[in-house]
Amino acid sequence: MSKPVILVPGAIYEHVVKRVEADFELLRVDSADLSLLDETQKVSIRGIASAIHLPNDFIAGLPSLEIIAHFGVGYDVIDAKFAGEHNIMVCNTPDVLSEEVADTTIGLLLNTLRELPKAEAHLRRGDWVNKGNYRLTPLTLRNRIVGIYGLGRIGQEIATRLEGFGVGIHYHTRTKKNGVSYQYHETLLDMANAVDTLISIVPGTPATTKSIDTEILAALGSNGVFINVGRGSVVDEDALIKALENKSLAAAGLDVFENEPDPRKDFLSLENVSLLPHVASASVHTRNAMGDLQVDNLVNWFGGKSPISPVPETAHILTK
Ligand code: NAP
Ligand code: 8YV
Repeated sequence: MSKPVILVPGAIYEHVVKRVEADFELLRVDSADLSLLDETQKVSIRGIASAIHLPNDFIAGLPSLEIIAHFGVGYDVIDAKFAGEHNIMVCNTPDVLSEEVADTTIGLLLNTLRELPKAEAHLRRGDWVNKGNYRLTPLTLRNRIVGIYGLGRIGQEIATRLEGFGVGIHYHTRTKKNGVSYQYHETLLDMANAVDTLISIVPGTPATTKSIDTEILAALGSNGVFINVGRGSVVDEDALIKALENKSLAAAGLDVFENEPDPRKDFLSLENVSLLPHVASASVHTRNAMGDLQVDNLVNWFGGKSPISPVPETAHILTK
């Protein structure tokens, strides 16, 4: 019996390619563009393994498509509701990356407050021996109150780690979480007024788009620190750059940006910002686990079983 054809449009982690090749017939194209496929190929494709934006016309243009297995827990690059309406299953890669992302978040928070990358650069440049000690950092984690925007799988892991640092922990989500002792705020603004450090780990959705704006940043105060590991779309970057420039916000640590991989140049020239190139889950250990989960979803589906991690918008779709 012939193996199901799985399309991989655009770049993907090599481990995923090897796993797809082992169990399926792999078809690769450079991007999610229907003009790159002939009619026979379009009809043959039953699954997609991807990590990129898939336009709706691309999804709708593949008549035999049953399942999209996305690499990443955040699936804002796919219109899952549209896929569901076309009876196409969408899966993501939750849980297996939560601890890695939480670890990186704490690292980014400390880099932002204690300027560790700059202190290392000082040593490497020879400034320690030639000019003396690196400066005492104006900012510290001591006595901070941290507000977590999004207390889901990753937010909970961040909070657990923060407990060990002895800081205050607050959170904002649309629904209060059962069995959680951290202070809940019904609105993001209420929380921003109550804390001095804001960590954003919400998904990129229409409701969260540019929700971190001038008002939220101002509420954090001039000792305020903003950390973003969720999605760049959640931030009004004009407002953030202005707040950092005029020091109405003390500092920011950013792993995600509106324009990736080419963030606004303003960020590169600001002294009070610590930057990472979207690496929160980027270890071999965790990326392998994400790739395995992505392909295991396809293996289950084409083996007649339920996928492991369907997204809520398509969880109602029955197994083939
Ligand atoms: P999750 O378990 O679904 O958690 C999402 C949390 O956000 C929930 O607590 C949810 O609570 C809250 N939320 C959603 N919409 C909200 C809104 N409009 N207002 C307030 N709270 C809202 O997801 P996760 O696994 O923790 O992942 C979260 C996100 O992190 C991903 O979607 C992705 O964008 C990002 N991420 C980034 C990286 C990276 O490399 N930087 C890596 C992994 C994930 P309610 O539903 O109660 O509101
Ligand atoms: C990945 C992420 O870097 O899982 C997510 O939502 O943002 C990261 O883990 C990304 O998905 C890889 O394409």
